[in-house]
Amino acid sequence: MERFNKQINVTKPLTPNTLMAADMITEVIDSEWLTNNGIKHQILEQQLTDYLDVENITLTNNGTTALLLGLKALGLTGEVITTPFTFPATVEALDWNGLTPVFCDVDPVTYNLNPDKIEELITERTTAILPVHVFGNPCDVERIQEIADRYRLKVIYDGAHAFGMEINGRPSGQWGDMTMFSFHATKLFNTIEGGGLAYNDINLKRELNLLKNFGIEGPESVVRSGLNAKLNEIQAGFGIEVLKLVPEEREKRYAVKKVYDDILGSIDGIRIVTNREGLESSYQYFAIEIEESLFGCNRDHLHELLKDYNVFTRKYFYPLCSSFEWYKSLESTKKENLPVAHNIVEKVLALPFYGDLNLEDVKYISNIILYIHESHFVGSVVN
Ligand code: T4K
Repeated sequence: MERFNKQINVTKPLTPNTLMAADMITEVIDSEWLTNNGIKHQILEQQLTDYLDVENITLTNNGTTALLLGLKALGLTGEVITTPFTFPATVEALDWNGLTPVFCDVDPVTYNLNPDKIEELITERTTAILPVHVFGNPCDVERIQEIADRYRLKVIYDGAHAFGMEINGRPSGQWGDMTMFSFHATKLFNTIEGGGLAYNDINLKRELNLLKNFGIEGPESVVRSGLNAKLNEIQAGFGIEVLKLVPEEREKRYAVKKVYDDILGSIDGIRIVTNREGLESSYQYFAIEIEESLFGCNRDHLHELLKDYNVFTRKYFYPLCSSFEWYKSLESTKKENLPVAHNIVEKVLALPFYGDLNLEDVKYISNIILYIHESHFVGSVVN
């Protein structure tokens, strides 16, 4: 099979029409108000509150600062139970708050925190649970909440991949005490860099607004040790334009997923991890799991072979966060405590997934994977 004549990446940012973007930038420059809770920031905050159907949103300059501030605003101390299968930012936000991560194994189907494993990790020092809706697969929110209520723990979701997703009939941002969203360029909805926190308790609004603006209450009053985590006007304006495109983008991604499902769903040794029937996710990623004995080669080999066709997949989220050098002394990082996470992290592959991906190209990528599978069994040379 021939290689693509252009590089196909795992994702491509959703961007506004360039003329619209130029008009927006001109408007911001002419307004002479470039950041610090400007008008576009206020409009986007309200639009996202409505779109995500949540009580409150606080915007930030990226998802990581949102999580940093969220953990701080909740006043957490000691240990926080979280997942090893996530992007480094999740646990880095704990570190920067002086909190100790306690790694809990994941569910083999959703790859999310396994609620059956949480309780045994709770100690006197535990103050919260930090689950991640990884790849936009919804966590078992009801069971997590039930455990949190029983032990009086806070729940703060890393919803970096969970934009616009519903869980058990409720918007993702309504679950737990808080949900962090990432609006990075690679996300379904983006402000180039950006993020936000959704929460039900209005009292947190003042706290978060202080924390994201150096703790400044007024011209002569600083009442918290805060950060600069403000979203500027050009990025907020960019977000206002991108938000208009999100419904169509989701439809296009649905069509891409259907093509992948049809072809990859019947290949031995491939399990589709995201957007499965009965497990509606956010259409942020399309991930598959490779079982070497049935597929014919392992995930790493497939990842390499696809590069020869100009298809650049990603081994999200390899390595596990529990494997980071600086956590070595923690009991919860031991391999025997995280058998499922250690197994899946060797098998998962995120495939190119974005609305602009031509359906013929999706078919072709799927057929390359089918060809690689078949070649390994008939013994022909693939590379
Ligand atoms: N929690 C979770 C679970 C997360 O996944 C993330 C971020 C966070 C927290 C933190 O949120 P933020 O602070 O980032 O808001 C990317 C993103 O930078 C990161 O936001 C994201 N998760 C992560 C999963 O993906 P990399 O290191 O994979 O990015 P990079 O530069 O390799 O780009 C990925 C692909 O996107 C490439 O194939 C090229 C393409 N791309 C990228 C950019 C930036 C484009 O086509 N255009 C672009 O402008 O981390």
